[in-house]
Amino acid sequence: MIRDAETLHLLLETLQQFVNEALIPRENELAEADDVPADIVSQFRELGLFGLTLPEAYGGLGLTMEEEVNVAFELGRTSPAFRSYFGTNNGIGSIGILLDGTEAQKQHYLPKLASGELLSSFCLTEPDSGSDAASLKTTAVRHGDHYIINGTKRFITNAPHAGIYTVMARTNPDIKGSGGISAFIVERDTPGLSLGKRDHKMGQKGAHTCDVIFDNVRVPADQLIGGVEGVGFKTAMKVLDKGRLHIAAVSVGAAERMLNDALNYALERKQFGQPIAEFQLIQAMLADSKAEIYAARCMVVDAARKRDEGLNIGTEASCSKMFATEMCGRVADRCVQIHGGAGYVSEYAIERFYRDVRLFRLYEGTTQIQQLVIARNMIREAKH
Ligand code: COS
Repeated sequence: MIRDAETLHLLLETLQQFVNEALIPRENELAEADDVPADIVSQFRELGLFGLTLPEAYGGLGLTMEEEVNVAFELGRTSPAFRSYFGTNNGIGSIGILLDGTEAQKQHYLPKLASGELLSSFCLTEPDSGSDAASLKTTAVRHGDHYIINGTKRFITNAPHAGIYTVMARTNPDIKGSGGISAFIVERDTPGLSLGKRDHKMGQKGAHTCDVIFDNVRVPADQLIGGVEGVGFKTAMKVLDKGRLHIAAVSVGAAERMLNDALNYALERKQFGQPIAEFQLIQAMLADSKAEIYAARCMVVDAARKRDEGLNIGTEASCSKMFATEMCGRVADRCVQIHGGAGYVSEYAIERFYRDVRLFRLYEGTTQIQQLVIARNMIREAKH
């Protein structure tokens, strides 16, 4: 749903200009320093990017899902690490509070997240629990009006910068599966909470992840999201439904950027006496990529509209994430191929993008997890 076409158009125009003029020229700097420059972070705040999806009542822009995916198409055209910096505040770090938090929790945290005063992280993955999220081992044991949290969370995006963590932990050890899990908001300076060293990743330099370690961390009981035990896994899954659609949209934007770069290269690069864009084998790669990007874009917009209508989009979000991220990988590969040897050296952005986009097929649920979700939903519906 697009509430006002003109307002959205203005926002997209502003973002397009910002991406072209402020972000793309600084991609190498971001990668080399492995840090988002401080002045860029200030510009994120000024543009309201930390609160794109949070409701206006809490200081955000309150974008609908269809508006959000349009914004993600634009932001996807530059290094993913830029978007990642404010991505958790708009997505996995805040949405659990928004969807299932108490009004007091929303009032307390969402305005600070929307303004970018506070950053948030989503703590689900553990050393021994990745795809099998319901097997997580972190515990939260109630002691009077507190919970004591123990465990380790792994690969946590933005953990080094976050002021709060939404943490999935087992409150009922007798229930081994998802029903024993609850979600908490844990503040960074709570005693016992510490961070591991930063992970050295294949790509997405400038987006930081690390372990978050809980050693007898005492959290007030009113930090339990929604005040209800045992529903933390469902909160996490709802958060991921939305997050997966967002990642699909970012993948579309990234693929568009890579294809645009490859097209420009193919028009300039001459071999056998003419631009390589004139050769049909290059044209096939351009055409296949164009068609696949178009297909992914249509899927993402359709799924976003359905979410705005209030429909359950678990299947559509997984279809979009699976197709768009795999498409993005294929496009990255073809675009390296179009660049030839030049695609393998860091002078061209495609070398960096090739590594950066590899993560899309892994985080917020691997392709194989999306397949599992889609097929399970199909089977469940068929049985009804
Ligand atoms: N929305 C709301 N509820 C959901 C849901 C969703 N999208 N998906 C599942 N649930 C509910 C189920 O309805 C079920 O509830 P009941 O127990 O009341 O029936 C409960 O959650 C457990 O669901 P399920 O049985 O499907 O859980 P599984 O343990 O089989 O796991 C998968 C499901 C594998 C899909 C889940 O663990 C997953 O998504 N894993 C990947 C995790 C991930 O993406 N990690 C990335 C880290 S974050 S960057």
